[in-house]
Amino acid sequence: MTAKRILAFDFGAESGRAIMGELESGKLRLHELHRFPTGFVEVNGKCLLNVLSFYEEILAGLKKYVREFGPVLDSIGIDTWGCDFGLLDGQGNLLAVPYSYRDSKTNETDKIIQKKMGKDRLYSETGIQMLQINTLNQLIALKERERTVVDHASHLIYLGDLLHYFLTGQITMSYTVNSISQLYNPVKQAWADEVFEAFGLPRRIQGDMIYPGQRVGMLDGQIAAECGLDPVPVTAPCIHDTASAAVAAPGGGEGAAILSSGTWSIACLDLDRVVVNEKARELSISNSGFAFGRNLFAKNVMGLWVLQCCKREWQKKNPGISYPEIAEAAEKAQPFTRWLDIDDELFFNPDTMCGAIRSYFAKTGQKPLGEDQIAETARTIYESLAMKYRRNFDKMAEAAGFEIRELNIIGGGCNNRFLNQLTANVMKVPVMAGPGEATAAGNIMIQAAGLGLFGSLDEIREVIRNSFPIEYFLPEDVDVWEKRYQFYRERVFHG
Ligand code: LFR
Repeated sequence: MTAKRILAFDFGAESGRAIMGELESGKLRLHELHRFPTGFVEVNGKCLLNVLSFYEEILAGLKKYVREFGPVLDSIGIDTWGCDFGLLDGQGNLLAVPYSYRDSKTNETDKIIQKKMGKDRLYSETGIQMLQINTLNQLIALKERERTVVDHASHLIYLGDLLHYFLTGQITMSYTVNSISQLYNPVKQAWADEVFEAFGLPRRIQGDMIYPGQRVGMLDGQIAAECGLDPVPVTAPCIHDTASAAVAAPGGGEGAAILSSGTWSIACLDLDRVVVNEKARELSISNSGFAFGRNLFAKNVMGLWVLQCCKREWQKKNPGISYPEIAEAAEKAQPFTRWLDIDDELFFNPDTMCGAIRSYFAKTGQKPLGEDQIAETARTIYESLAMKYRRNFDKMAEAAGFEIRELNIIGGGCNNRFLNQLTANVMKVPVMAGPGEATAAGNIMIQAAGLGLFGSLDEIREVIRNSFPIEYFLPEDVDVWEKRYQFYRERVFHG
């Protein structure tokens, strides 16, 4: 086959990237063209998304593509984090600057949910993990605080769809992002009307969904001309980044669990069915829409966010400090001196993460750590992450009747060899790490499927296996880790 060139824009919580994938002779080669910040902007105490700067960065990425590769491009597609959205009026105008899910507006929505619907009923209707970042929580908060915006809204548009809309003029509703909104019923495969009713949300914002691989439209002619591109289609990948990443998990399939490791760590099982049962409800596990009609049974862990925030604070005194240096220092620190429940709400969006960790130690009667004890703090974060992975995977496997024989860690976090090893030790299964660029790769492969190049996940994963180096980590010191895990179960997770 002649080489196909497909451009992915991958929006992660720390940065966004334009990555071109060249598909030729059963191999995928990635070229990073452009990188830009995506963090939220604080205005009048609100955490907002700078969506117009995202649009400008996309144009900058397109121009860089043309400069390097010329005017011919086969497809463009965007993936982003989930949950965040804009609201459009009947003329397609954005009614307000979209919020970031880290904004504190949702702090009290838990109580409203409990009062108006009850968490158990909400879980039965949606099969989604209770998280204050969910689209439902954000809509409830908007309705309470900024009612006119909701009253005037004709369309709910997720971040990735909004960016596609800027590029094509087409208003779409991503199936993969919508599936994790808590507005969708995965068993009925339809909007969760009971949820709209319980919270008084307007049904007119429900749109027709666009599925992975479907065409959004053509890149707007004026944009194409400005960037120097020939006409090019915009194709929906799995717009939800976690689903995009799981597409490119080479070990995915029977017996292989997937951990998408980044700002959030998402524990996933790739299933051919939706699981909404008692055990899934107890641990609050999500049924997250995936590609080729499959379901990602998934659970969010606070992830590397805690470390990312600490790093920003450590950088004030150690400007050059990098993730590899932090991991190296942690590796040399004494093991198991302290513990954290990495999902504690103290860590969601504190003014200072090092301070939040100190508060956690104080509330659990542990000795404090100084701001400069980077190695010890990082070690405790890594150990706590690995413990939480084990705990979630154990429960998820039980709820889904899945036997985990191997774990595939993908995404930027899989470059952390130390954390990979700890995870293998406590999970007691081999860990295969890679690719780090799973999200962009998965985005590109689903666009390629939309162009008719692939017909199944198996075909896609074979190309991924042939294209990226994968590293293996075998469990070590399993008895020591098992003992410590039992401590966590009793003292930290309480079950
Ligand atoms: C990962 C992710 C998760 C989602 C969280 C917030 O980047 O998309 O899947 O739960 O971000 O949207």
